[in-house]
Amino acid sequence: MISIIVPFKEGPHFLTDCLECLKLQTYKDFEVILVYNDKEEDVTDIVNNYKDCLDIHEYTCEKSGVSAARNMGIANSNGDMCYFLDADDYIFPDALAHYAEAAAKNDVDYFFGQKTTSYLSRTVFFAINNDYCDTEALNMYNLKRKSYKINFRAEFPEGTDPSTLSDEDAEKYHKNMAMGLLLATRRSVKNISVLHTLIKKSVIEKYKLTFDEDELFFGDLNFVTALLEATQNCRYVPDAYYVKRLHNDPEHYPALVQQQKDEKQAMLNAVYEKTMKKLDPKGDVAFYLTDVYANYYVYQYNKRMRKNKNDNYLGDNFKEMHRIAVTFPDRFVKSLKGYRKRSLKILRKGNEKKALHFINRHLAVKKLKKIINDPKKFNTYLYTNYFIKLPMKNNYVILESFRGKAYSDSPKYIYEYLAKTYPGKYKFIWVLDNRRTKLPYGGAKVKRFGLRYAYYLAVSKYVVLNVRQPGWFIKREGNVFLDTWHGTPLKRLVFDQEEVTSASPLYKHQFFVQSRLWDYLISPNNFSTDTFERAFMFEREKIVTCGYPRNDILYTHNNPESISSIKKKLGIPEDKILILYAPTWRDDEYYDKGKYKFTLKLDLNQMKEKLGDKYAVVLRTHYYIADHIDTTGLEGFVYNESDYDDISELYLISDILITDYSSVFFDFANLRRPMLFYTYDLEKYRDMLRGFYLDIEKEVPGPLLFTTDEVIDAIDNIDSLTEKYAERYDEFYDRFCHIEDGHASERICELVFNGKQF
Ligand code: C2G
Repeated sequence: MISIIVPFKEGPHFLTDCLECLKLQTYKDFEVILVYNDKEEDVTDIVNNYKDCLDIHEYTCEKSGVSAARNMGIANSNGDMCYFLDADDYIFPDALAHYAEAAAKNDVDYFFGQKTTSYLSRTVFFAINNDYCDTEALNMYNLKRKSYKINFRAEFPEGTDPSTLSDEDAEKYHKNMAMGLLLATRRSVKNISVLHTLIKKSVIEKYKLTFDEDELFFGDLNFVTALLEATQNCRYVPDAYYVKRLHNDPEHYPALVQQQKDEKQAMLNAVYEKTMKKLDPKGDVAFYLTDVYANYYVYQYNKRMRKNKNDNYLGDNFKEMHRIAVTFPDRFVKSLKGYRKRSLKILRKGNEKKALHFINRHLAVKKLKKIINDPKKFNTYLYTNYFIKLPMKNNYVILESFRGKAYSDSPKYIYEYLAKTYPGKYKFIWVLDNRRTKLPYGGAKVKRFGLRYAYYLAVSKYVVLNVRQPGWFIKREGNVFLDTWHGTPLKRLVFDQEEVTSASPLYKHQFFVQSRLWDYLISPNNFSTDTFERAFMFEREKIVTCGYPRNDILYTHNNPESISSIKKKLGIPEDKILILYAPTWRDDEYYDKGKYKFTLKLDLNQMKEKLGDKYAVVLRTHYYIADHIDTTGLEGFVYNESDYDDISELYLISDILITDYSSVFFDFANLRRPMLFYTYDLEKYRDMLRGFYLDIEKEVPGPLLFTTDEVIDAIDNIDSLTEKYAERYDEFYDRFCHIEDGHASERICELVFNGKQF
């Protein structure tokens, strides 16, 4: 029997995923030793839920730290093998089966296999990867099937199949893999871990293997190196994946590696020294442990010395690193070459000044190479080092909508209000990809990340954006930052999002840091105010619940003349009933960052056939969509306005809206015109990709439709549907459009630019 040792500290959602993955194991002969240590949440209900199907034994460890918890787990295990799994990770359904099969065939001391990393929960990981991991899906999400390349000793090239080797070579192969996978291929000493290792309990007892309880961090080092030193009678098991979950919310649930503690550096040094003392200084284990420890200095520590001048990485800690480096085994020192050799030589001499000089020069050359080859980086460099020091221009307002993609959204209406109301008072700078865009009240146009952009972003007092600013933006004293955001949320946002399926795992943290620089955040209604406060962890006092400037036009221009003039401008016939189809993007369908695919599921040919006489369709894909929808043959029925700047004008001319999960319906509701929801992938979108704030089935003011036939039918019966949804529409309007009255731009501008409360 296998004893699975799972220490738990925090994160009930992690634990649920972990127990679920154990429940789904195809191999069943195991017990779960769940050890609570420094437990922060009550998980009784979760664990009880799994007691029917899993043999769970719970223990509470009084001593802090994962090491003590694991030791307690071993001590209380009843199996003849121990397997280490952390409560925030999960394994593939057949992982234990692969190990058990290997164990049945080979009487060896331990088994190990590949780990991969992901920031996705188990359900989403497997849903997105079609229940297993095909390589394409993994690549798409940057989830590498092999998270660590085994380049330890070139004797066996990658992909070697040990069954094709002689017995002697196969033995060597597994030993090499153990040294490589468990120790040497780690880029940093901090990543050495016992996870996903299945070890005979008799081996743990025979060699008295324990985790170092005195160390809150890096407790695995002692265990793994002692195991490797004691025995390399082991097997590498391919296809037994372990998913190490990256924490996407370090603000709430930092992983051990994400915890920033000043003493961590000293702890690492102490653990390395202590571990080395137990190893044969001439042996392979000492050699490769030193190798990864040295890597840590060369590739991480060294850089931090520069970034964090005067702190943690200089002075005593540097001296400590130097003292340890002097003791590096001779065999290791002799093996050094190139950059690592130069860097470590300075450390071994103990000259902090020289070490700083060395890293400064190295990084400066690296940066210079980047700057020379990349104009964007060159401009950013000028921004940070030069433009930001120029005097601030108190009347400059820089505006950007959807990262420069359009002259639109709330920034457009803020600009128009200010320019109209205070002619000549402000100089406006619009960030626009399309330089031919006409600005009705004039102003400079700059390309995002261009030289002039870098300059204006640095000197403008006012910054008005509807998404986030670049990570390198520096908030200057006197800067006024207004973020308008871009929609009442249906889809869960940032900290309310358990999964971040489309962005970097650091998304939540980055969002947190970037949004701290906003002085004002516009909210269109009380619901959004509550949501932004929670989901952005944002100060309520800075949220201005004033309605959306972009919706003013829906009140001020909702008249036949304005509608007719927009239609004329777009060449859309005035005698047709217009249906606007404006779907959102799908997190899991993309080519590249910010470039999403869109497959049109609505059969426009069928719609033309059935509705062509009376209706026309305005097609509008989300600004993230890179695909251009082919509408050949649909001329006169479909008008593709995906590139048109301002969707608010499209709302104004449309009689019916079809959308899915896009926030567009909250805005369109201001017109009180009928809307339909073409939600062909509802379950996946709601349950896997995003999660919603509203019960879409009960709260949106229109029917959910799943086929083109249903859409056509709904349009044919739009009057009776309007009647059917009238009450719900009223409730919806009162809840989400209660502030809108055509004066939101005035309210926000007077507050931000003139300090007038409304
Ligand atoms: N939009 C558009 N055309 C579409 C869809 C959206 O022009 N076909 C614009 C609308 O102004 C909409 C905004 O982009 O309000 C945001 O689009 P969503 O589909 O809601 O998606 P997203 O960009 O993920 O923003 O709080 C809002 C959320 O952040 C959603």
